[in-house]
Amino acid sequence: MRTAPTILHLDMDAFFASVEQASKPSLRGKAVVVGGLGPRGVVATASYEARVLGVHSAMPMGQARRLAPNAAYLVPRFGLYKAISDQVMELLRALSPLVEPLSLDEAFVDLEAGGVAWDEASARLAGVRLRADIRAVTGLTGSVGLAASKMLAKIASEQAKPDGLVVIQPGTERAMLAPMPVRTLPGVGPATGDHLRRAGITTVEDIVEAGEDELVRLLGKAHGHGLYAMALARDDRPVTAEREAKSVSVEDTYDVDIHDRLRVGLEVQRLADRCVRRLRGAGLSGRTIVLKVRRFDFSTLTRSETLRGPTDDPGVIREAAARLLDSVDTTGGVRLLGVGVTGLADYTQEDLFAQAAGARVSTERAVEEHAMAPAEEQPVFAGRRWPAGHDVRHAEFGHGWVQGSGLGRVTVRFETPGSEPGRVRTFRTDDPDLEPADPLPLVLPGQDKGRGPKDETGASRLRPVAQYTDADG
Ligand code: TTP
Ligand code: MG
Ligand code: MG
Repeated sequence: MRTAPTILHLDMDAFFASVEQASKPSLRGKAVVVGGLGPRGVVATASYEARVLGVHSAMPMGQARRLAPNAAYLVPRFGLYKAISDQVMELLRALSPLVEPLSLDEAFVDLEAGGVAWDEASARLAGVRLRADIRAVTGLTGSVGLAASKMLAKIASEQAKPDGLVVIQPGTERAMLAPMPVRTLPGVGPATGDHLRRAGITTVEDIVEAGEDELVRLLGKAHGHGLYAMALARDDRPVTAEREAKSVSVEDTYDVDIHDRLRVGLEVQRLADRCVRRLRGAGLSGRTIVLKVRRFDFSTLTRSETLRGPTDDPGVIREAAARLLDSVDTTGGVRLLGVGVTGLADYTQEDLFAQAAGARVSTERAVEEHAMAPAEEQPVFAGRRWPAGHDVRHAEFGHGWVQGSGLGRVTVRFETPGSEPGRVRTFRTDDPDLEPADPLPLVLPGQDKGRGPKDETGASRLRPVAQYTDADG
């Protein structure tokens, strides 16, 4: 492990909700909940003002409404969040070629590889500057953790939240980790946490005391071994730059359909080996093995199997491909075969034990899917939807956002990121003067910290940014 805290972890604060607050001056300092507003909707995130009331990510929306009846409830605008995320990631890439994004609002950066930090002082300075730059460019706050390993940098940024920076000095890691709950360690989700708790292990110190053999007995070889190392603060995982390819695959089309089942099996093995060579050549490993079969009648099917953890082992991938082939009827002949590996993301982000139990569903993904669905549940009038929180433009009153709609009316608050909190007006949902609009940039060029002088000329001077399109439609 390195001896200086030069691995940086950034995570934006209450990301979706903060973007909404930056975009809507009347919501700053207020409880804001972003998520699916339909009957099955769940909270994607809540502003810190709403968290005080007990609202948090993945909570059913009905429960959130009971806890925070006066909060603003908004439908997510993924296009806007992606555009802001791109701005943040660009700032990170200016620091180092080794930037590893984990989600829209989160990434590791190897500051040493970028030559911007080599000791504690230079690392801290880079972190302070980064936070200021993010603020200037996006108007938002992000929290930064600095440590000698990925695991500790992530723990540090969690401690820094919200709007802070924490450096973990090399040498102090083990004492710091000891009293922390096991859930602090990467790879320990709810399922592994419960499993360990039933064995009487609740803190990191308990893991160390239980010993490696006991951990392996409880969690299996790979996971137990890895977790024990993490508990001792041993984490040598490198920061790996964003992977270009989300999957690696190879396929062959045959001049003459293959009928012989044995021959089909051999071809699949050959393709599996070729796929592994590509995978290894790119320095990757993956968790999901995919088999593609196009039959004599051009019907194409894919079968996939997700493993417990990522692999680049030819034996494992060959076996998985063979198992997949078992489930495919090839009697009429085969004209194309393919083998691929996907799921190349950093597996340490997930709960390995839950995966093993076959229960793996990324929370984030689940929430996004739920959050997307309710757009259709929004009131539709004259073919137009007015989802809460989305931007609109009125011929006379300018740019605003939908505060609510129903019973043939839509309430709009007229304000822009750079304006004072605006006024509310109500229209008929089929008002010809009202139309959906693109989000506006949160920070105007040359305007610092997202809060410049009042814009006297109003919204018309703010140029919409073309790539801010919403993904719900
Ligand atoms: P997080 O970084 O986990 O949370 P956050 O940025 O809202 O708050 P914090 O200050 O604690 O970091 O997630 C980033 C965004 O991902 C979040 O704003 C909304 C989305 N998200 C979901 O849609 N569903 C979820 O379950 C979680 C955890 C996040
Ligand atoms: Mg965040
Ligand atoms: Mg995050």
